[in-house]
Amino acid sequence: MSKHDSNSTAAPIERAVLVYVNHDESEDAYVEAELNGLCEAARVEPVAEIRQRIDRPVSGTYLGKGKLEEIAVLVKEVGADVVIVDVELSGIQQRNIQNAAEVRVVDRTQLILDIFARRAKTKEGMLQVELAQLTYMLPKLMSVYTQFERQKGGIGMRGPGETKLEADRRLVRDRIAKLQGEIGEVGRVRKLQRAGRRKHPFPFASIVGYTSAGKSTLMNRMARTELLADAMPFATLDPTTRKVDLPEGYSLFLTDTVGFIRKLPTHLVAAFESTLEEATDADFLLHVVDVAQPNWEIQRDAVLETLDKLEARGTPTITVFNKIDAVSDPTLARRLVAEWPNSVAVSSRTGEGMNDLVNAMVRQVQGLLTPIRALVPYSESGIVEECYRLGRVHSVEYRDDGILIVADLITELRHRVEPFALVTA
Ligand SMILES: Nc1nc2c(ncn2[C@@H]2O[C@H](COP(=O)(O)OP(=O)(O)OP(=O)(O)O)[C@@H](O)[C@H]2O)c(=O)[nH]1
Ligand SMILES: [Mg+2]
Repeated sequence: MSKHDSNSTAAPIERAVLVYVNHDESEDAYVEAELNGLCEAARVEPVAEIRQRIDRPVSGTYLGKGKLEEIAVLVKEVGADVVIVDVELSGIQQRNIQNAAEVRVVDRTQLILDIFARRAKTKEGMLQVELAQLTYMLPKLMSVYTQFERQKGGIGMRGPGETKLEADRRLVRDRIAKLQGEIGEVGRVRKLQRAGRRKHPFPFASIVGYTSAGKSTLMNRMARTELLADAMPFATLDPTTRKVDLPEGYSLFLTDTVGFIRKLPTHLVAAFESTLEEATDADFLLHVVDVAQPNWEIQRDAVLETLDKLEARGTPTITVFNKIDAVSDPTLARRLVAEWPNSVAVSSRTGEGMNDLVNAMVRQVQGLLTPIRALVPYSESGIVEECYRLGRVHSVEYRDDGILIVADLITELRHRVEPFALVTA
């Protein structure tokens, strides 16, 4: 635990040379703003930047030879401590750039993992971050080892260096196995909690979206929570679930969770499986999109891609165009809503458009209801009360042989009424 504490606010701020590697020129401003935001969250100070536009990465170094020389000069000129490359590098590429720059090289994945390590507060969050860091590191240890072997030209295969690396690898693997065990345990508890909530006959909705899109701000407004909402990326790491009451007597469980980002490291996705499951195991999603971002489409597509990876693309989704208070074009909101099925435009900050969102949620909940016709015995009349409270009752008839009820019910409640169901005429 102290490990996480020590690398938070106390560490000195490192000075970084940033290396952008995007291909498409139209994305420059966006890519720059995003990497700068990530640096701020990781408490790194960008002091110089350089851009490499290449069709295909150079295999051993990712960056071109000329660019490596430029970086080396720049690093000395500005007195940088670190070079940050906005892409995931292999171990060999990372080490070769490091050799050229003569300072530490950090790739995009490490930068994001560092932010997660700073943000992790719960036991589960910390375990997941450590697992992501170690699984990220392991193949890099391997590549160092392989190179070492090659340098030795196959002679002295049992050298002390190799033995140490072998031992290191084993240690890392052991720790990974232990973490997976512990995470599995926490995940089981989480599953039980979720199953517990599933006993309540309310649907589940999850707020998903790009980091900083305004998910927690929306959650705070809808569920009266006081979650941290901050302009820095990845303010939220651990999921929060609350019951939210909607008009007409409907209710649901709403979950706010970790945000997505372009090129979300695969190690993170794997390690955060149980957290992400919390997000995607929902009856429907609220996909929050920050339309005050000039390149909001890039973010929306990145989220859709991530949902694909999590096999949640098919989940019914309300698209929530957020931050309309910060958009200068007054027609944008209307155009977007007209263009996108099942979408609303809101400001989570001012509350504008919140009625539209609530109505869309009610419609979504209603869509989850299915009709049933049942003859409930008088001894089970509590069920009829629940149908009134949680479903939509069309008619109730008190007959000699029981209570004849015709209603629309959500799945959880339907299971309880089903034993008394009559074949619908
Ligand atoms: N102008 C404006 N700002 C907003 C709105 N909603 C959120 N914000 C701001 O956007 C920033 C990010 O908001 P959060 O609610 O933390 O975003 P998030 O999606 O939860 O972000 P992460 O948890 O970091 O992934 C904060 O500074 C919010 O105040 C909005 O409707 N309008
Ligand atoms: Mg948040």
